[in-house]
Amino acid sequence: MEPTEKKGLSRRLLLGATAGGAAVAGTLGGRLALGVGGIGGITAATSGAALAAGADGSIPPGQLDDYYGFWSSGQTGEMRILGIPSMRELMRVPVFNRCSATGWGQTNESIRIHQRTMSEKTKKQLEANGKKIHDNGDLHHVHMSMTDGKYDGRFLFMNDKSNTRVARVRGDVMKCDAILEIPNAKGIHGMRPQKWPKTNYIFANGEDEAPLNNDGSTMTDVSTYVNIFTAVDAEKWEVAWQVQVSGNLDNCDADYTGKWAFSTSYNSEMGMNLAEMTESEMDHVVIFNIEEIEKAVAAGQYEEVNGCKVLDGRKDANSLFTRYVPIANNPHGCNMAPDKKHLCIGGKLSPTVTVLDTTKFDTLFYENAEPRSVVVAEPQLGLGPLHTAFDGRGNAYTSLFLDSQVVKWNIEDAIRAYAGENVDPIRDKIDVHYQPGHLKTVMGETLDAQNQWLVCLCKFSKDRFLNTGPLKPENDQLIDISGDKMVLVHDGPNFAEPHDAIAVHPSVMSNIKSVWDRNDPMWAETRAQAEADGVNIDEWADTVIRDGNKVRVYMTSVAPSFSLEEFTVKEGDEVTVIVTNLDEIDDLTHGFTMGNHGVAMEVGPQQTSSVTFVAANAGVYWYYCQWFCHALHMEMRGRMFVEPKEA
Ligand code: CUK
Ligand code: CUA
Ligand code: CA
Repeated sequence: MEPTEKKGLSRRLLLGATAGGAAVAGTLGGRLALGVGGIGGITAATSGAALAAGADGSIPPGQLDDYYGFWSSGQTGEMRILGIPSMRELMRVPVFNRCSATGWGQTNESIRIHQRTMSEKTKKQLEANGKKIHDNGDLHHVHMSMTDGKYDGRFLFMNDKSNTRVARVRGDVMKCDAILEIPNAKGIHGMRPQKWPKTNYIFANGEDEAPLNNDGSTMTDVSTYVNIFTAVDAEKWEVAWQVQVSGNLDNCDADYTGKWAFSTSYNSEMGMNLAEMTESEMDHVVIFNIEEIEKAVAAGQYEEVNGCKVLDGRKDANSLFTRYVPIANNPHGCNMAPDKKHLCIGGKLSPTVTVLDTTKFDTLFYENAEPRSVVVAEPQLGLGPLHTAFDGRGNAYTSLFLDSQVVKWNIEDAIRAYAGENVDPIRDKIDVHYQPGHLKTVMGETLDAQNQWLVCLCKFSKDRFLNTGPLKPENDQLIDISGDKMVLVHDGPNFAEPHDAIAVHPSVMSNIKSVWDRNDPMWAETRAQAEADGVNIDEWADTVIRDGNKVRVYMTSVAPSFSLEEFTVKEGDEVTVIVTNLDEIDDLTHGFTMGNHGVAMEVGPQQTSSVTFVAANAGVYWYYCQWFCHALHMEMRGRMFVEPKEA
């Protein structure tokens, strides 16, 4: 591409014109990613709407927030809990990542959860690299389990795009209790729970194309590549079924009848590079017919691949499992409105959001059905529409990545305009800082959607904060949407890289605990080992068991001391330290850190944690409690003596 041509191609032109693949590709790399031009000097919109008292999002010291916010953290691999509207970060819950503070990814309890569903292939791969688990993740989406279209507080679910996994966090203790590596698919991106009648399935999109039998026999024969849509059984935590589709899968959602799930695809072309992936003017949304899929699974009409029941839902198969609705070039967001009817698809390279009427989806399966007949609106909203949120009052809020704006629009008016009436569905626009991705209203993905707050997760913060060097925080902005005009009230800097969040009323979280149950399943296997060793870990324990070159060290902690002040092992021993925190007081967490061994773990009130390591060179090593627990916390320590090998 000629440089002059590049210069002359404005963003509006790029998105408005049906540019050929090569032209788009040439520009995408340098421009689209940042939406170069015009975003520099934008300041917060002063919409003029007066802030109601206390509506600036600030919460006085000692006061609790109105809502829980559950945030994804992208490439950090953890889930975060924030308060809304203060935007205070309350907690980080390690999931796919290794956590220095809590020992997640290092404790035996967490490694067991990681390994439980790991494929033999992955285990071997990891072993060859001297590792037990993948300790990174790319966590884009966090969603809560639902009953009758509303949050039920039982579980939070999340994806790991980088290692093709999904995970579950328990709503009662806010710890991950299950991770699932999904066979056959590659790069789990979009992920949503079934909304109705309850979350029986987690729907998970495989974004990356690969041969179904990915055994190294070909890279060049792209005709063997498939993409896989997976339904995970949310309780049993295993793959329920999978559907092969045409084109890749990006974001997904489910409807409020339990009958449909849907996914956007930006690569209907099955392209292997940018030019190819943006070549077609139209991509599509795949609609999954859950009932028909379940029938076929029950009737045994599937192929078993790597232990999964795989159905063929590709276009050519013309099955009852899927339908394909054409949508303009490279759509992204996929958001079901709480009106139980409308599905909104973000156009990304098209300045439109396409509205589909899900109550018409049955007609797609009629003979000679016109796939676009379910489209009921397609408002032009601005540049780079990605995701859409809802206020439960008929309005939608769409993030405009390239325009660095949020646009508020009315769904019914958009439908009337599409039918030819002269109405403008756009209600308001507000500048955000900068380049928004997901945006969230309070409980906006449920039948309880509220018109109170909108959290807008901006990908760039640029000049909004003191310079932190070349790496800058994201900016999660808080917008008051209670009035006609949107009002920006707060900047919330955040570390890499929240894609998505949900806002949940505390009444949903009524089963959240302050102290662990001694019988929690988290350490059931550790408990079984203790019983086999004749040690009661529910009471004072100070026992060292030698089992060949394996040593198990049992101790308990009561502020400010460990039951064991010292123990002795030999150089090269495989040492497992099991610590039970006998304190029952709220917030009284202890820890266990073994000096110069790279070992540390959290031991919450009434929790048992264990960690295994190899005793290093002979000598004296101090272990200590790293969680400030008492005036004599510094004194909460003891010695491990490592004897020389031949001693
Ligand atoms: S994706 Cu990140 S902005 Cu992974 Cu939900 Cu759209
Ligand atoms: Cu126990 Cu600090
Ligand atoms: Ca495309």
